[in-house]
Amino acid sequence: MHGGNNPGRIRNVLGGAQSESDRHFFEDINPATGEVVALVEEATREDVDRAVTAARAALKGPWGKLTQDERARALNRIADGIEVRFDDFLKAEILDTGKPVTMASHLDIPRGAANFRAFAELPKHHSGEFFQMKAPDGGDAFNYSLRSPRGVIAVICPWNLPLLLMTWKVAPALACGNTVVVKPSEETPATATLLAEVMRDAGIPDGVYNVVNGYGPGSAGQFLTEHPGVDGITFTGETRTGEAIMAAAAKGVRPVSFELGGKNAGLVFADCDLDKALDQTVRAVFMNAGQVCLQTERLFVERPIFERFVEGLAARARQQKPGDPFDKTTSLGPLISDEHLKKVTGYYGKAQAAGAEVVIGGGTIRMTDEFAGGHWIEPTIWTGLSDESEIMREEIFGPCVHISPFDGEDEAIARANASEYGLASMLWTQDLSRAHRVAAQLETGITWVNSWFLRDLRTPFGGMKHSGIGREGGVHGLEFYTELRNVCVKI
Ligand code: NAD
Ligand code: 6OD
Repeated sequence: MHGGNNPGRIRNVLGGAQSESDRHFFEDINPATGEVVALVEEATREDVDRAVTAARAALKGPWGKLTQDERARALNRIADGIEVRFDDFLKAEILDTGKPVTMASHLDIPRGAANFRAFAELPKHHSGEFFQMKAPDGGDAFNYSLRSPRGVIAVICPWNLPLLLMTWKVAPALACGNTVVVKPSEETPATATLLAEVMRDAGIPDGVYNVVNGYGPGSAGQFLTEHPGVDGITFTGETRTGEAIMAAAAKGVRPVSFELGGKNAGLVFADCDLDKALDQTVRAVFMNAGQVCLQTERLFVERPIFERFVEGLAARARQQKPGDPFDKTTSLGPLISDEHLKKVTGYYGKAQAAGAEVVIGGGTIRMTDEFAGGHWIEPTIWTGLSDESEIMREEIFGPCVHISPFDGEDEAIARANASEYGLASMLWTQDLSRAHRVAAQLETGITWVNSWFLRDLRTPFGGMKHSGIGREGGVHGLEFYTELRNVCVKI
């Protein structure tokens, strides 16, 4: 038992102080057990206004006067603070998400700190432009570019990698001199509040980092995205939610940066190193119980190795071990919520109704003792469906994949690209020319060759088609987190 029977309270962070209101609290549920972990204060429109006002005031305060080096040092202190409180973040993240400790301790929490280190010096990488010109009177003039902070940034986060995905946006925003108001997912509010404590201990001025908790429509998400004091909205979540946020951003013509849904394809050619492909594919499909935006839900395998590949993946999937997320031998966690369990089991039912062959899984998992109330579901592999079926077109976001055979490179590329999404793809081959040729034709923001989820934070990250707008990562984040300006000087 790690939750305890006496749930704590999570409050909003408005201008450095935690709010004291006693309004509505909602339950933060541990998805592994169904137990209430904490009661979370739902921000009202007034709370959101307080947060945005505090963030705007902080732009003009000591934060706005720091040099780039001072800000970089501040970000590194935040990273230090996350590392010092590693175990607190780890426990909070596991209780909120139910993800296995091996994943959270190797990926989620270390990336929380790494994001601040990676982006600490981001603004220094702006090299600028310089153009000389002749003015109409024959005199000389020149132009140079400047970047300034965009202002108050709203950061709207999902629940699947809460600390990782929040800090991935908060870090570049702060590095560029902005202030932020974060709206964590209603499912996973804990680490955003813990980060506020780290910010305070790192000497970050009040109002630079604010947290408003609540839901989307009619709650903190909508209040924040509609607030006229917000200068830009960066969002990670479902494509449909992105559409609603884009409509809110239209009022006041505020820019958005969106990382949205996916229906990612993996292409496995017969000349691949089969064991390596299988070892990584099992991660690409089942990590975080499939609740990763980059997860592979459509696999296309070249016909000569199709049977062997399906058997090999099924054998590995059978080794997925559900259990106590704090146990190091657990590899499969629960789905985030009862609602999400219903959605994913709905797709399991649709797959069977559409005539899929269920290679493994297809149902829920009946756990015992304290885990009986959790949202557990079987790792599932299907074959036999057409590319037109719902299973092949819609994002499911569960531990499941459909595997189809293919007969040639062009066919594989066309079928992988036949999606309204364009987030990520992976391909497995030992033919170097083929790797480059295919990667260039896949319509996704990132393609992994002979790997999956291998990240260099200097690279552009984002989605094509319905999977996003804009790119973050490395210098690409400068586009959204700063305003680029031109100064024209007549001599
Ligand atoms: P979601 O869209 O349901 O919610 C994300 C956030 O938006 C939550 O904080 C929610 O409260 C808020 N929200 C919902 N409606 C809103 C509204 N009308 N106005 C303002 N805020 C609103 O997404 P989710 O279920 O939390 O996360 C899963 C989804 O996120 C999947 O589709 C997944 O592919 C996607 N995702 C994408 C990436 C990426 O990098 N492209 C990364 C992680 C997750
Ligand atoms: O690694 C990242 O920076 C990133 N944004 C990962 C997204 C994962 C989606 O679930």
